Order: sequence, then structure tokens, then C-alpha cells
Amino acid sequence: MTFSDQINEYNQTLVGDHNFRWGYLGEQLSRSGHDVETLLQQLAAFQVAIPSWALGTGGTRFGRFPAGGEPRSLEEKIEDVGIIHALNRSSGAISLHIPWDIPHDYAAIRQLLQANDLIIDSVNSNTFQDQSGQPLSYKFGSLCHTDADVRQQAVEHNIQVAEYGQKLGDECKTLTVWLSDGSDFPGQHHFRRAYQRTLESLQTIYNALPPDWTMLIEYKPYEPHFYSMLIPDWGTSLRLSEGCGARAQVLVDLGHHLPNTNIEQIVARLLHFGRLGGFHFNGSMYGDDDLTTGSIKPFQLFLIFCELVQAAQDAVVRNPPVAYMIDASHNLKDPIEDLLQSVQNILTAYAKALLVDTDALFDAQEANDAVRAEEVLRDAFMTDVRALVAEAIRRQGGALDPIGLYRHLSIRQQRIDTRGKLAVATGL
Ligand code: RM4
Ligand code: MN
Ligand code: MN
Repeated sequence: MTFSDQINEYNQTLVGDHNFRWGYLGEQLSRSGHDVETLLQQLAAFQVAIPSWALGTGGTRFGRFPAGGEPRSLEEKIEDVGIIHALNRSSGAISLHIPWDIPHDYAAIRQLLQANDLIIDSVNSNTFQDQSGQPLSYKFGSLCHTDADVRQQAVEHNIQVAEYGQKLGDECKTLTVWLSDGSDFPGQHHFRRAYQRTLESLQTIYNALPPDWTMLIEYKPYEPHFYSMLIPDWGTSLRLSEGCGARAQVLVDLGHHLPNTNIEQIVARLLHFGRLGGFHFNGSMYGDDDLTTGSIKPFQLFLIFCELVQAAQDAVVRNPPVAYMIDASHNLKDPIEDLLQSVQNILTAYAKALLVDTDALFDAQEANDAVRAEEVLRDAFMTDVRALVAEAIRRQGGALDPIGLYRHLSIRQQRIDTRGKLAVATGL
């Protein structure tokens, strides 16, 4: 029996209940003026990339408690993302971390990607750890380092990462740069000089990229350094990207903000400036917690999608296509279930944002009617869209209940049987 047969068989057991709920929701949406087919198409078109570093339990510098059967190679990671995508039809891309996942047999990897209906759409560099055999240390920074030779080594690493990406297929056109560079004590860094050195290093990388490549610059307020980070905020990322060129953009990682930061406003600002390049989705209670997306603040996730949906409808906005990626890795859950939940929560937030009556919202805003504006948003947010998301996935051949089927088929146990109880994924 093929996997798609197994999905169909499983869906058969759920379809009666689903049709009942979808019938009601579809009718409700049509009555309030939505074109249900368009909504389904918009959801079907939405894809979020899975990070190669999230297929193992991790996300902690303390103990790791793997359940077993983790992917031991890039090939096995592709297999795991293949399962996720087959189940939800919304995870058709992989974001690759180098050197945690250096490809060796490019032809075989491209074939495996194709067989799993996947692409590798972006590559991430890593100058936040020293690799064995590396001549110079990043202990005191990489692209910002006082020593030109260390900067050069870090620049060359980034260029090499992009070269790996180019060999992985034409769809891979994005280099994501996250710098751990920073300082831990007052006086340690000459802030202005360190910034200038970083800008020049990034310009060198940018200029070495193929002309159709994008460079995404991530920011983070603290950790691993606790006095200053070289790129602590979106303003710094924005200035750096402007200093590089039009294809340098800002990447917003949801966990890279101080508690209670208004991320949706940052998203709106970046869209306004045409510099929002991508997202790293995750859930956050305190900081870079890398929890399941939407687990802690589903309303905030919805408000972020509202900005994206409104910008997509606004001819004034000139923002390039946004790369959607997950960046989460947890110690407790089965990583595949965690990712399935994240994608489901992202689709749910997007679906709700598509339901916002933007005309009514803008009217309320113009009239300074704060209550009405908030109610318009709440009306969409409180709609139970699960049947809409399920229908969109079902029509693409996915499972009505992806996690349910994953458990029903005991896929983790199968992985443990083939890969071993002690198999641990590469990564953090
Ligand atoms: C960082 C940052 C980067 C990710 C690494 C693993 O905090 O979010 O995007 O590549 O973690
Ligand atoms: Mn990130
Ligand atoms: Mn992070």
C-alpha cells in the first residue's frame, strides 16, 4: 500500500465528521461574503520550510532526551520532511544548516528531494561555533572580529554555504545569516567600529552571491552574548541590508524579541520599507525558546498574518516574496509532531487572517472607532477555521488529521526500528 493509499484509507474514517463540520463552516463563510474556493486556493499555495536542524530533539544546552529514531544524515532528514509534507502538503521545502548538514552526493540528494516532492530553498551559515580543524576561532566574533583574517574566514564560509546551495537545485536562492557576534561586558566592543566591520563583511558576502540570490539578515537582542549583540534589533538588520543592496532583507525570528515586543508592528514597518525577507516561526514565552509556533501567543501570530495579508492586497506595498520557515527545536516533543503542530498553527493563523473584513477594519480605523476595529479582528480570530484548513490539505492529498495519522501508523516506532533507539540528529 502506498503512503497516499494509507492517507486515503485514514481519511475515509474521518470524512463523515469532517464533511459535517466543513459543510457548516463553508456555508457560514459564504454567507459572510467569502469566496470559499479562493480561500482554499490561498491556503493550498502556502508553504513553510522545515529546518534541517529541527528533526532531532534539541533546543537546549542542558540534557537532551531523544526518543530515538532521529535522522542520522541529510538523506534521513529529507525522508522525515517528506513524511511531514505528505501528511500536510504544506511543508514542501527544507532550510539547510551548514556545516550540520553538508551534502555529499548532490545527484542522489536532488533525486531524493524530487521523490519526496521537496525543494531546498535556503541555506544557513554557522559562524557561532568553531568547527573541528578550523584554523581561527570565533570566540570573539566572526564578521565583526577585530582580526581581518577571522573576518575573512567567516566571509569565505558564508560564500561556500551559498555554493553548496547552488548545487542543490535552482530553487535554492536564499542565504540566511544569523550572527552570534556580540560582547559580554561594558567596554569590550567599540560599538561603531564593530558595526562597520560587520557591514563591510556582509557587503563582501552579498557581492559574491549570484545575482538572483537573496541574503536574509537575522537579529536577536541577547544570547549567546548578554551585554550587547552586534545585530540586536530590526533597525540594525534594516540598515545593514540597505547597506548591502536590494536583495538583502530582514529576517524576523519570532523568538528574537524581548518579552511583549509588538512584532506585528515591526512586520508592518518592514513591509512598508520593502525589506521583509522572511520569518523564522516559533513560539516564545521569554526569549529564544523555540517552542511550537502558536503554542504561546496564537493571537499575536494571527495579527502578524493580518499585516501580511493586508500588505499583499495593497498595491502601494513593494515587498519581495517572503520566505516562511520554521526555526524551532524542542526537547520534549517528538520533533515530527512538533513540526506538524507548528505548520497547522501557522495555517490556522493565516486562514483566520484571510477572513478579516479589511474594508470594515479600515473604515473603523478612519473613524477612530477602536471598539469596532478590534471587534472586526476578533470576529475573524474567533472563527473556528480547522475544517477549512483540513479541507485545503485534504484536497491536495494530505491527511485530515496529520498528527492522528502519524501516530496511527506508528511512524516514530518504524524510525526507531530502522535507525535505532540511539540515533541522534546532527545539530545543536
Ligand atoms: C539561532 C537563530 C538561527 C538558528 C540557530 C540554530 O538562535 O535563530 O536562525 O539558525 O539559532
Ligand atoms: Mn532563527
Ligand atoms: Mn533563535
